Amino acid sequence: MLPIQTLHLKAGDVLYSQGDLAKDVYVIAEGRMAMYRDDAGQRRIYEVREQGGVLGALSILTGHPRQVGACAVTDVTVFKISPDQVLHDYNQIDPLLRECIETSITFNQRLLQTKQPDVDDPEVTHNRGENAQLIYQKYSFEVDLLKSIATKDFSMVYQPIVTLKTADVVGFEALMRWAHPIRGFVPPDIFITVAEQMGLIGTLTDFALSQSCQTLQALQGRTGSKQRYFASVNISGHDVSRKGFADRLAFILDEYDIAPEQIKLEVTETAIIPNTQAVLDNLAAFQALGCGLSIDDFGTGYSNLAHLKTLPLTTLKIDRSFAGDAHKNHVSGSIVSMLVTLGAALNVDIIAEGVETDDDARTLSDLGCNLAQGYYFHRPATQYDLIHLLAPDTGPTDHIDVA
Ligand code: G
Ligand code: G
Ligand code: MN
Repeated sequence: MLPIQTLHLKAGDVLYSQGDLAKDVYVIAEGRMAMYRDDAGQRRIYEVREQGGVLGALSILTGHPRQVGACAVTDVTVFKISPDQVLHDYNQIDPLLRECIETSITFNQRLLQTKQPDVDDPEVTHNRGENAQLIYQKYSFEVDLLKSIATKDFSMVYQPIVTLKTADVVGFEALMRWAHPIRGFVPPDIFITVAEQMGLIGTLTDFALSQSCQTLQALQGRTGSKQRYFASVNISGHDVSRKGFADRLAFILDEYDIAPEQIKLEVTETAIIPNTQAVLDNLAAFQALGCGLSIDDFGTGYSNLAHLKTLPLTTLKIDRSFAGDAHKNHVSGSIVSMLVTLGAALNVDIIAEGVETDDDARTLSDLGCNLAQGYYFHRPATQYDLIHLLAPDTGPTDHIDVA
């Protein structure tokens, strides 16, 4: 956000006049402002606005000159907000809501002009079509997402996590894939955000957990008690504040007979920042169950260390922007060292993400990091391929119900 300027006006001062080109939006911090029009030598006051009132937004949104002027009734202080800031925020909102606002603005302007509508006048016939396109795109995406949940177009892949020294696999991160028959592969960053907005993330998270537990169970059936892998499952901030999520998790673990220690819930720092009761309850419940809690992309967010200390953490995942850079950039190397030290102090595991080369792996290991994942070791694999990788001599896997 840009710095906000403060302006002081004396009673009677004009902030802007009718016909001026719009430069800024104002919010009244103190005092009263009148919105007026001078028509045929007559001043007509339309409205008086008080503390908290917004002035001048309309012309910023429409791009038209000011329809009315604004003058101070008392001594006034206003905050001045740049149009860039307003338009940036405005363009972020739901296109349907934006269309509603623009329709009401046009309607109100017409009332103000008391112009008789002419059905053939393109100025009057308000339909620019841009928002219609956006609205259509947004809703067709949402409809496709809903349909794909029903038609099971979602699946999971699993990227092995290894010890850096020996490259032995100790667990894997579960990553969701959406293969839509027409859209093709849609990146998870995109569909996860939309699913969150639609309130469907819980369904997808349950799916990720069930599939990951089923994969652990299938592996266990093949490797017996020789090796216990863990699954790191990405969950969203919405899950962390969802009531009943911990019960659902316990139910899924029970269904597949998976020990809670074998599941790490992977969250970003921002997901666990809100100190609401629902978040605290869920975090306590994860800990009571015995599941791990892993912070994803560590080092790129807030990294509020005082807060971190109070969380039931078991793992920090070093963001791939550091891991992939540590061998050639001493700042990234120092950050990795610092995170390794922090991990030891907090008594949590450190996993380096995005290890792509031999050099990356060696540097991270030299810096004291024990665990890693990345294309250098393994790419994300289907359940079938993962089982072949980890339990190659245990017979065919064809009958496994791959998602
Ligand atoms: O491989 P990849 O492009 O899948 O992952 C991109 C991002 O999407 C990552 O930040 C990852 O955390 C997120 N992501 C992948 N799978 C899931 C999932 O099952 N649930 C959630 N909430 N996020 C996921
Ligand atoms: O944010 P999160 O850590 O959940 O994201 C994991 C993402 O990183 C997935 O998109 C996964 O496919 C990707 N990924 C895994 N290994 C590597 C790697 O070595 N290099 C790069 N660039 N991406 C990787
Ligand atoms: Mn992740």
